[in-house]
Amino acid sequence: MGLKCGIVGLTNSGKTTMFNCISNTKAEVTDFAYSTNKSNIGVCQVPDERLTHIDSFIHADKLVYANLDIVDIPGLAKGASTGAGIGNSFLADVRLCDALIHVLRCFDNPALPHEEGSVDPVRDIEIVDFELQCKDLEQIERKITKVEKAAKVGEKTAKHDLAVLLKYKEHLEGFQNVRTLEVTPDEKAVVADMMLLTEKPVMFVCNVNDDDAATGNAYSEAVKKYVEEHGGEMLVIGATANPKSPSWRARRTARPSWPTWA
Ligand SMILES: Nc1nc2c(ncn2[C@@H]2O[C@H](COP(=O)(O)OP(=O)(O)OP(=O)(O)O)[C@@H](O)[C@H]2O)c(=O)[nH]1
Ligand SMILES: [Mg+2]
Repeated sequence: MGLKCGIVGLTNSGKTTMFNCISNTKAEVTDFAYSTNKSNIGVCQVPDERLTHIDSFIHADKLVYANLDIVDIPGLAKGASTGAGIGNSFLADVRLCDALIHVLRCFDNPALPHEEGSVDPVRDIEIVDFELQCKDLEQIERKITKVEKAAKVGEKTAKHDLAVLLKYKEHLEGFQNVRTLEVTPDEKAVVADMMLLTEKPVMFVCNVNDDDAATGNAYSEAVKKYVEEHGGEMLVIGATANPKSPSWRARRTARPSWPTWA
């Protein structure tokens, strides 16, 4: 089974624009906030030089690359966990993903005001993380209630599970993502069936203007600093970049392994 990757981020950060770049689908992109109101699903091929190399010897009829399923999730808003924006009901789609791409608005465009009033990708990381943490906390608390009942009737593993769940709860209440909590495989097994959102590996994608695509800009530098301090992976792209422009070619040369730029 192929891997599934969810694209998350605030509204108008360029999620659908990037989704269209890397998948075989052409979903609607507009200047309106929350233009995506249900998840778009696409597939992208993962180029693999090894396959091409093998083919140079055996000349197969057809080369079949590995596929990555991409899910473009509607934009999150500050307060989504309490119903702001279009809420967070679509987070069920995120739950089924193996990894997340968090698209960050790192471009200025006076014609497209940022919902929070200014461009600040580090603040945006914290807004989205907070909403995902709230959702995880909600789930952990629900499970704690269940396990407490089981502990009362003397179920064997309930006491251990409760201690583990309280550890996760404390971590989330400290505004931390589950992926940064140090746990043993045994403790991890207690929450394995919950598919917690902040446990998933994440890559931050700084969406910059075409001219900054090869070099990055002050916004992507701020994200770089954040990633150095907090951990994670990041990538700088210009999702609207014109393939004919010199900066697009520079970026392509710099990152030859990035999946199909259709
Ligand atoms: N200037 C500039 N505009 C961009 C860039 N990326 C996206 N946009 C524009 O931003 C607007 C919103 O892009 P979308 O891809 O629909 O944003 P989204 O994150 O999917 O938005 P929602 O679906 O509402 O969450 C469109 O007008 C895009 O053309 C970029 O790198 N530079
Ligand atoms: Mg969209």
